[in-house]
Amino acid sequence: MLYVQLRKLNPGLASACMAAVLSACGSGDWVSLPTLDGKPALVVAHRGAGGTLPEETVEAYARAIEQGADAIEPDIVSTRDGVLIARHDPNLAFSTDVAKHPEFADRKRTLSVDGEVQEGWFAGDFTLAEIKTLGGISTDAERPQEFNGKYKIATIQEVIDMIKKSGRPIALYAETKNPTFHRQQGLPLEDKLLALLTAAGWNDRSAPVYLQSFEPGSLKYLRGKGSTVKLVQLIDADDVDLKTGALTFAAPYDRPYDWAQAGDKRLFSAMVTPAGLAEIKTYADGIGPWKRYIVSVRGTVGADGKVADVNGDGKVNEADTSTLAPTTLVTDAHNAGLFVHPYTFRNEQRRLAADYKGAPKAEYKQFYALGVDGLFSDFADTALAARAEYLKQVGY
Ligand SMILES: [Ca+2]
Ligand SMILES: [Ca+2]
Repeated sequence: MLYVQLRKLNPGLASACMAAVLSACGSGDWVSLPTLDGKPALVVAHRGAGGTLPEETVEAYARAIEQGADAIEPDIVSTRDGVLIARHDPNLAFSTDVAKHPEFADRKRTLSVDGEVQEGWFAGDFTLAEIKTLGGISTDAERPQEFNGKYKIATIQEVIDMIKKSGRPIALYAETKNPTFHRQQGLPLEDKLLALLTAAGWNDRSAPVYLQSFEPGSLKYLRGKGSTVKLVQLIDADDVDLKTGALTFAAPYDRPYDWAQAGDKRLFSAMVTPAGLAEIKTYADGIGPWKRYIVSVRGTVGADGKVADVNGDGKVNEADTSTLAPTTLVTDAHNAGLFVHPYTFRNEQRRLAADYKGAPKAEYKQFYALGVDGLFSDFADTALAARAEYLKQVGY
């Protein structure tokens, strides 16, 4: 079921078009989509072309720009010399070849990141010059490995420069990563980020910029500094209980780390209640929820009490599940005046509920029809192709 509202401004044209073939009426001026502003959803290239190339490298962002993404997404962590770089984790062991660099062997240590003790090499122990000697690696064993070590880590300034050179409107969609952790390390992110945006001429409401964080305190700080760029509250959970479809909450994915530090016992799920959404609206413009807050999935419980391997491939994963009825979150957030950009959409079969019959585009189309205002994808090319098909189907 697709919800298409004809613009009230021009009822004559609308009915004329309805009488004709919808798609013959041209380009979108009279069909309002179920998004907050009635316009097509934004496709955000998550970590660049993260599904294809080592994520958050210059090449991964270049590929996402080539694919036509509307926005490219870096996560932000800090080097020892205070340069903001594009990395998902302060721990470089997860996404770089640092372990293969004997000259850095003595930098290996254990460190608590948001209460989770990790062993590895941490960006805050390296200068930018040192980090530029590392290569990015794939963070997913199922994805191409042949590019590992070949591409350098991008700085946030380089990402800004790439957008400016692209010659078309592309948004920077940047996430302050572990903001409390960075502050505790003496390497706070927010002021440096605002300085980069100001220097780019992008620290205002009309700038092609979205800033996102799981920690409300980081967004409130940015707003408190007078920035009017678009701010997005990310909403996490740990996992889905495939027996019931209920979201599960375990540290450090149970609540924002700044809430945990302050003794606030609420879970991330408090953010999707009407009161939670109203609170977010006081400091942000939109929400970035895990997509399971909108459409969850549930498996089949077998006689042994376990979730069954329905498709018989020897593994139990989302391919063995069916989607549940969508929640009211998109409508609730829109009613609160917030846009909705869920994450993360991926092409792999094991990540697609059985309802989609192995077609990633079917999942995107469901979410577009539900009125999401954008989404994060590791495969922006697939998200864009699905959007084009969806828009054609609804006559936009
Ligand atoms: Ca991110
Ligand atoms: Ca299976």
